[in-house]
Amino acid sequence: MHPTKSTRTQVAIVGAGPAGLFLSHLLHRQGIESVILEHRSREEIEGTIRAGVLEQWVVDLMNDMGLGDRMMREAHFHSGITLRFDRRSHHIDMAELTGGKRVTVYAQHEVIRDLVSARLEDGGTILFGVSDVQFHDLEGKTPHVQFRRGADGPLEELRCDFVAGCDGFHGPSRQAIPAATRTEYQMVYPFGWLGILTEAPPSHPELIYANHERGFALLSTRSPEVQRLYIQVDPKDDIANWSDDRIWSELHRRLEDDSGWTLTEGSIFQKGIIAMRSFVCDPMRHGRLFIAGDAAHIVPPTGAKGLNLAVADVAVLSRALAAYYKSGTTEGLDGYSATCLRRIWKAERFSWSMTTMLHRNEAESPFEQRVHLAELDYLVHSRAAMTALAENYVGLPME
Ligand code: RFL
Ligand code: PHB
Repeated sequence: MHPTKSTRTQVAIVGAGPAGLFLSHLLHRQGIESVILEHRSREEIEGTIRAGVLEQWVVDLMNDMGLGDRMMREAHFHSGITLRFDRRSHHIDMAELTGGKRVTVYAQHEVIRDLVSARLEDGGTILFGVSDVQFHDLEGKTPHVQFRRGADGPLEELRCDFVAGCDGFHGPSRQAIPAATRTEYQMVYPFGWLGILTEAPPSHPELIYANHERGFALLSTRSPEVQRLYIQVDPKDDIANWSDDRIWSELHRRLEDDSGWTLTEGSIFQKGIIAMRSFVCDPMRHGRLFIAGDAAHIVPPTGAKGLNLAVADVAVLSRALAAYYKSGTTEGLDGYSATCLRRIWKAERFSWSMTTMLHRNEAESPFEQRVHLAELDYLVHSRAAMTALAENYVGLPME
């Protein structure tokens, strides 16, 4: 079918998650035009509860881009995290171990709100609620993306020089890389996270990651009035099996230690279960299509890396596109996939190791379970091991 309308931009971006929105801002700063095509509504993307932790360089980037005002007022800046196991707590002072890099807790949907409003204010185009996105001529010189506004608007065409697939794990862009040319690496964990938002004051000044025989638990925050907590559950479990009382009882048992610390309860106003996987697609490019963020890779949330990796990909991509538009060089674009994958595999390793060390895997032998406790015990008593954890957690240097 022929599109009824045809428009043009330099970079067509599919998806207004962290990857797509940061990319559009970074390109705009370099004088490069883009259009974002987003399947969901603005209210939906601004209301989806996901990540919480930003690496230090992402915080610095938001500030450099002039997008950090609200974050600097409302985010929570912690010097480290607490690891809890064997009913004992151990503070890992990330800032001290990494020369001042802090743990910033600022919800993903707040980042999204800041990026959407700033992009629209400076004249950027984000089309919400589009459907039927299809890619054409990715291997040629005239790539274009077809789509509809709303569920059944007429077919339109967006012509461009490059397509950025920032459409998350379930989006269509990864599938546009021919199966014969891509390798997918995957590991599915026998764990899920049941996450809640509760109206309660903070119970602790920083995040607590707990390894417990009943399973992992995590205490995080959102604001002085709202807290975010997670417990390890069976990924196939139904949230209907989890009454508020059962959730609190499990959180108390897994989080409490011998210091007399207690968890403050509140009313639960949001709860859900997510499954956990590790996934990498190699390469992250096909012709003039470049995929970024969750479209290309997934990490389990234990290392708090997903959003940060998405931003890292598009930082590399925007640099490569800027060099191309400035001097015609394709060196950065040709190296995009390899450059990103080096960081991605390190984040995959870190997220996998945090996940296996902190969760209870019933398929493991008692021997393996004791090894995880030994690993934790070693970690909290070795400055070298704590430094390795801290460097990865606050964010490895960008290449
Ligand atoms: P997103 O955020 O999934 O955005 C993709 C966007 O593409 C749109 N889309 C389409 N648009 C047009 N046409 C189509 N056909 C489309 N199909 C999809 C979608 O509507 C969506 O708006 O991907 P992106 O930008 O790559 O960002 C990735 C991050 O969202 C993700 O990695 C993080 O949320 C992961 N994550 C965490 N990351 C961190 O860095 N720190 C954390 O503390 C952290 N905690 C978490 C997390 C993820 C979690 N969940 C729920 C999976 C905690 C949790 C519980
Ligand atoms: C969160 O606050 O949602 C959060 C914090 C740390 C993680 C994952 C999620 O590792």
